[in-house]
Amino acid sequence: MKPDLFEAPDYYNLDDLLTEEHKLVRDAARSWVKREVSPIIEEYAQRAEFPNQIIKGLAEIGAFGPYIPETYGGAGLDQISYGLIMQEIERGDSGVRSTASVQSSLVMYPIWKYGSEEQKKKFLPKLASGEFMGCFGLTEPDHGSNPGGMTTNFKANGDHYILNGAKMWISNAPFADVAVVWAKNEEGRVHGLLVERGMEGFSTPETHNKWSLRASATGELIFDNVKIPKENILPGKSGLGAPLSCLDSARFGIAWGAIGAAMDCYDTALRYAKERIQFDKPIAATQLQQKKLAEMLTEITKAQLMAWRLGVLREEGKATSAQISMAKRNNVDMAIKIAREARQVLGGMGITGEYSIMRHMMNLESVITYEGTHDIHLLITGYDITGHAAFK
Ligand code: TGC
Ligand code: FAD
Repeated sequence: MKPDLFEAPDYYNLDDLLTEEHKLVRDAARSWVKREVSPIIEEYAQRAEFPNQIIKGLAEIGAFGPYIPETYGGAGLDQISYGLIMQEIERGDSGVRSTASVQSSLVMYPIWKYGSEEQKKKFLPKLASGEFMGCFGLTEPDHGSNPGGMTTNFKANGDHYILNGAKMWISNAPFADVAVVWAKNEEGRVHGLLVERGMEGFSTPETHNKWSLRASATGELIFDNVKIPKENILPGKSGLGAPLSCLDSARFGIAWGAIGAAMDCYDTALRYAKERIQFDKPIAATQLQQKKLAEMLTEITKAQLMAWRLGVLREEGKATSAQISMAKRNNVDMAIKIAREARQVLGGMGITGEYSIMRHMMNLESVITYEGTHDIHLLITGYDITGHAAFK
């Protein structure tokens, strides 16, 4: 793979809106990605393997629980810092960002928000340092966009619960030490349970043959009469709103992360267009390639503004779920379109692993589907503006 010469586009001087702390956090994550992710990621993606050795570094840049308070081992940062970290990591690879998103927003967040004090003390510091890795089980083979239909269930039995069912498409599942699993009780009410590796009847087979997110480990969660101690239920919230509120946090991170992938594709295409000579001049001097590059930068700039404003609203506690949906949908769609255009700027070279673009493009096919599909986010906006839920 080519050396990482990435320079971030900032056409509207958005750095002026960031604090010194934001810039420090962002720059630390950027240098770490250049040093530890870029040189190895293509090889791991080609081999369809998660690079375990980066876990420690992810913890050190604050990617595990950026906004979780320091008393629980988190980085105690604000929402824009969280977004910037996700942007920088996804600039390297969406699969690596997935690992960080799941650990932070889908495992640490529910334990912090809905867990007991004992659960917080037991799990959060170890998750923040990367000593423990976590995963989040909501999707099932027959319930993806409609998680409310889930059939995974548990019933009380003395001092423990008995859990049965299966989850599918679970990021980090093959190596997770703890799974936050959403299941229905005997009354059909959704609860979160902490399922730990080693519990009898719990297995996590890996999902193979993915053309996308190849450097991220995906798997199933299978529960065959698993005995869960009663203290492993999340006591703070029940109902579908509990897992969906975790998705708000992860979707916010993805709205920023997708900008990273788009910036990397744009920067690669711009550099290539200036160097590649055809018909005795750089292809960057042709109107058709300039149209592609100018439109890419325009879309990136719009997405940056949207993400920044959403970060401010979220920090103020004012961002709605529907606003987060709009940003996730728009920014991932923007990134996937830019990846496709950027690939063409590189001609044949664009399909090789010498450059990051094709890997980003394939990764984004997962990002546009998980955490709510492109269609579902449109329907969430439709519901918000009309009051009619067309997904039902
Ligand atoms: P609905 O009846 O609308 O809502 C049920 C309850 O939930 C509340 N609610 C929310 N609460 C917090 N945040 C949100 N975003 C919320 N959306 C809804 C709602 O107020 C209600 O509360 P209550 O108290 O009245 O009961 O639910 P529905 O079943 O009709 O479904 C709505 C729909 C379709 C929008 C929702 O199910 C949905 O978002 N579906 C998409 C599923 C999804 O995103 N799955 C993601 C799985 S995790 C994943 O993909 C991780 S990938 C990670 C990585 O690798 O990076
Ligand atoms: P379906 O829900 O079957 O949708 C199929 C198609 O139908 C889509 O185009 C969808 O938009 C459309 N559709 C569905 N309902 C409607 C409707 N009402 N109106 C119009 N169109 C509709 N899940 C987890 O719980 N944890 C994870 O860590 C996790 N990681 C993932 C990692 C990867 C790599 C992938 C690919 C997925 C992951 N997921 C995870 C699952 C992901 O959230 C689901 O794939 C996603 O929610 C869509 O569900 P589905 O694949 O079952 O598609």
